Parts: sequence; structure tokens; C-alpha cells
Amino acid sequence: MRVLWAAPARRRGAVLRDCAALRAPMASGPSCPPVGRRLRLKELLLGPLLLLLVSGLEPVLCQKVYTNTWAVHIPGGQEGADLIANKHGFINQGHVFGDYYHFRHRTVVKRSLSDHRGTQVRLERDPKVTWAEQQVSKKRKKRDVYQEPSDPKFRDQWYLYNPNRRDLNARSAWELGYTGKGVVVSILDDGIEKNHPDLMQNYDPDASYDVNDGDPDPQPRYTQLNDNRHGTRCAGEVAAVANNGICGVGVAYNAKIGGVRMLDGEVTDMVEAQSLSLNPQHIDVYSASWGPEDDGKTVDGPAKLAKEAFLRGVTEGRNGLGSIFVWASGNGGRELDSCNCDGYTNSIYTLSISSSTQNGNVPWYSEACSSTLATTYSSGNPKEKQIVTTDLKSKCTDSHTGTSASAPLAAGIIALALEANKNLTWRDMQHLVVRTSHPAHLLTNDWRTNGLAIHMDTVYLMPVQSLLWQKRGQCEASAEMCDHHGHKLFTPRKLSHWPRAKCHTHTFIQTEAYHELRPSQ
Ligand SMILES: [Ca+2]
Ligand SMILES: [Ca+2]
Ligand SMILES: [Ca+2]
Ligand SMILES: [Ca+2]
Repeated sequence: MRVLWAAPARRRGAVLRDCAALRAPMASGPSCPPVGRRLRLKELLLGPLLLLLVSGLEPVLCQKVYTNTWAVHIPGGQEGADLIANKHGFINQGHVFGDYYHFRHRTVVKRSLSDHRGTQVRLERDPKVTWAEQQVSKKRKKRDVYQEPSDPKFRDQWYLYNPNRRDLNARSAWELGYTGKGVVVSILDDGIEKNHPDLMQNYDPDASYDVNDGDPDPQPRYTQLNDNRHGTRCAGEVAAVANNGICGVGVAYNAKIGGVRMLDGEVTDMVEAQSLSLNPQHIDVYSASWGPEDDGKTVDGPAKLAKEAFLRGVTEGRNGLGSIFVWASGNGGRELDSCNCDGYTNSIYTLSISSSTQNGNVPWYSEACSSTLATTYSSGNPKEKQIVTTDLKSKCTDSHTGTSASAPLAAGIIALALEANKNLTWRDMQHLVVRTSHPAHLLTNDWRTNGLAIHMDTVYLMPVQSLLWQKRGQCEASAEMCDHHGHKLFTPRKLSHWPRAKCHTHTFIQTEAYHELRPSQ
């Protein structure tokens, strides 16, 4: 049984469930910027998301990103250049000017942090070649002036940008030119209205599939009660198109968006696995707003194939950087359900996202648990505003709710960070989310300092608002604190350094785990 995490009704016991579901380096310039410039960059990047970006960019700011293309100088004409290209494993992509040619190597990876010395030397040593240089990717920004989206419902998207600063501060990222370009997000749900006028332009068929019917078209099944609107609503939060005169905008309004129709039928282990592993070299972020029953009694999680899909996703997806799985933490607060008993949110491979209301309260449906990594806005009491997004039948709604609405907002924010730095691993992203999350005005009585206190204070002292909020335990379930080879990622000695509370020590351990999992570069 899988439950959709949208729109839980306020009446006791009336949690809505869908019956169908019962089932920059920047790429680096030539050299490391001087300290002064780095500081200015840092100042520029102040701001919630921007903190996210800073943390992501700093390690690579001085690193070159090598492409699989070479500029080669070969006197004597095109035919000779073709022969040289062939001889050294290149394709001649054409003539630039004079005797310069654009070569692309057949086997060298597209982007790499190290140069391909052997290929370079072989080219240079070829007597017909007078000069050759492996091309380095350079970051160039269009010098557009930022203009606020003109969409009619943008003003109602209080959580994206708000003069009172109770927002996700998406505008700071947009102002820097980050809008999700080149990033692909897929919503695993009950389908996506691909021809919705506010989604069509960003719709990506390669990030979409209909697992329920076994065809490539994820169009939702239409019913009188619009039961299958959930996926379309989640999709608009990520990537509704900007400045088209329709509805509002997505957080990452230039990202590509797809949908997998997988909740409108029997949900089996295989259906979940097939959805979680769709096109992992193309899709960057998978967003799921569903899970086991939120009834306070169910303990359930991914079975054999779905587990395997998560593992393959993080190890093989995105050319080894790892697929990013964003998960809604669940709506069982009223039933005292715990998201720690939900094997999807508590998997170390998912970024589990909870909700805060417009006024900064913990919503009545929110489940308190330590596997929650961060919080974004969503619905609250009847007087608080809800989420504006695309709706079935080409409509626009201002009443998307629950943790279902929070996870796609996080997926959109993650898409912005990925645009800024494509080289972030799945694990880097979890760290960015935790370290850059910020209490802002969130009202809750269970704030505690955790093992990451030092990092959190650094973030907290900066004059910024928060993009994602950290709250509560911040630890993953201890049973999961192993790497995928089953090796323990912490030792009792480390535990004893942080005796404050069980949960908090786990946060610290997660950091340790990160260092062990991080690929050595
Ligand atoms: Ca279909
Ligand atoms: Ca729009
Ligand atoms: Ca739950
Ligand atoms: Ca998780």
C-alpha cells in the first residue's frame, strides 16, 4: 500500500488517500582566483541558496574541468587533419580557421577533473601536428538583467519570494542566473499532464514513462474526482514555465521536467524499482511524494528490487556522481506516525523533506523523526496559504498541500544547485542541504544543537535567510549507518565524542560517513 502525501484533510481520521495508489568552477578559468576575488565571490553568494552554492563551488573553484575536445594545429589541409584525427582516436569536428581544427576524442570522458596527458603527448609528438591543446570548460554567463517573473500567480507564490523574507529566497538564485537550465527532474507519481500549457515547454519525454501501462506516455488517467492530479501538481512546483502569462513559476523554471506514471495501478517492488531506475544517465533528480501507510502502525520500506534501484542509482547514476532521490517525509503526524519507520525516507540514499507552514509552525500532519534532512514550506492551518502550482486539465491551483508539496520544492532547489555545480555527488548534495539549512523563523520547541554545531553556527551567523531549514534530529537511522558494502561507517570512539544525545551523535557520524564514502579526487 502506498499513500500519496498531499492534501491531508484536517478532519480527524480523514487523511486523504488515493485509492488507486493502494495500491563553477566553474569551470574554471585558467588559474585560481586571488584571495580578494574569492572573498568577493563569497559575498556575492551570500544568501541561502547561495550558501548552498558556495559550499558546492569552493572545492572546485580552482580546478580545471577538462573536456574531451582538443584544438589542434595541422598545416596541410583538411584531408591530412582527418588522417591525424583517425590515427589518434579522434573525430574531426571541423575546421576553426587557418590550420586549426576541432577534434573530439572517441573514448575520453566528456568532463574530467584531470587532463588526458597520454593523448596530449601522442598528439604533440606526431610530426604533422604543430600544436595541440585539450580544451578546458569555461564558465560564461549571459549578461541578462534579472526581471521578476511576470506570471499572473507569481505574486501568490509567497514561499518563493516574499518581502517579509519568510520565503525560500529563490530570487537570489535567479538573480545570479540559476534557473535549473540543463538539469533534469522526474516526478515519480500518478502521471504528468505533459501538454499542460505551463509545463509543455519544459516537458522532457526522456525523463518520463508510464510504468502502469508499460508505454512511454505518462499522461494521467482522467476521472471525475481528478484523483490523478498529484504528479502534475508536484511537477509544476519544480518547473512550471516562467514569463508565459500562465499560472506561476517553478523553483527551477528552466529545468527539464518529466513524470513517471507508477501510482495509478498495483504498486509492486518491481514497479517501484523500474520507476527509481528510469534513465539514470539522463535524469538528475527523482522526486517522490508517497510511501507506506501513515497510520502509526505500519513499518515498511523498499523491498529487494527497489533497494537495488537506490543502490544502483547512487553508484551508477549521473555517470557515477549518483542519482539524487528526494522524498516527502509523510503526513502521519496526527496518527503519531514516525518517518523513521518508513524505509524510503529513512534510507541513506534519499533526501527526506518535511514541511513548515506559512507562519513558521510545524504543521499538524508533520511527522517528527531523525531521518528528516530539511524542511520547506507547505500548507498549515486553514488561515495559512498553500502552494500554487499547475493542476490537471490545464488549470492552476493555489491549494497544493502536505509534505507532498514540500519535496518537489526541495527538488527544484537542488536543481538550482546542480546547475551551479554539475559535479556534486549525491552525498555532497545531502551535506549541502544539511549544512546550509537554517532555522529562520521556524517555531518549534525541539531545537537542539547537534554534532554539526560548528558548521551550523557558521551558517547561522551569516546575514542570510534560509533556503532549506534544518530541524530536529538530523540523523539517519542507525541501522543504515553502513556503506553499501555493509562496512560500518563509524566507531564507538567517535560516538563518545558527542555524548549529548543519541540522535545528534548520528549526525556527526553521518559527516564521518561522508568522508569515507567520498571518492578520492
Ligand atoms: Ca500511458
Ligand atoms: Ca507560468
Ligand atoms: Ca509516515
Ligand atoms: Ca533519507
